[in-house]
Amino acid sequence: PSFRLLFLELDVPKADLTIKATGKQWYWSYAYPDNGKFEFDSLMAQDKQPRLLGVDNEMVVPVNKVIRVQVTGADVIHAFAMPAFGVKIDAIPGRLNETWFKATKTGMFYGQCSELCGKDHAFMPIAIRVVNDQEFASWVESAKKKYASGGTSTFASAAGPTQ
Ligand SMILES: [Cu+2]
Repeated sequence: PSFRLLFLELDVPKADLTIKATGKQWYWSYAYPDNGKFEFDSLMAQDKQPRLLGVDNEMVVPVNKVIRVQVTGADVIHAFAMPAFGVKIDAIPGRLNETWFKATKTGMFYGQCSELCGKDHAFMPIAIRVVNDQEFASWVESAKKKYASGGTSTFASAAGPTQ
């Protein structure tokens, strides 16, 4: 019986929104191709709770929408895992994998890299903030400006949590 569910899980429904998540040593970058193509880096924040899960820039998505996540890696293999949504998929350099989720309530949801990827494997969390439609629209407007120059500096992560 599980085959039916496994099949349905891999069958991506018509998406309301696509976000591309790229795993890097040791942080994630999120691109919003449907919302002006801005992209930003999401680095673990040491001054935020929950410990090891908070980031500087969260992936923000609207509630009750089908979010298609394209997942890839930029250097070595990582994996994008978000337990609350039942999502776990490899992030492989040179390959664009696809998964999806639909959050049915607002709030913060956390996941972690799930493929051993080097020194700071444990320190590249995934933080998703689910908001209502208006909040999402206003976040997009500010994000377009804030991230207009593309990804933010990546060097902050090089020193990592051992800094
Ligand atoms: Cu990783």
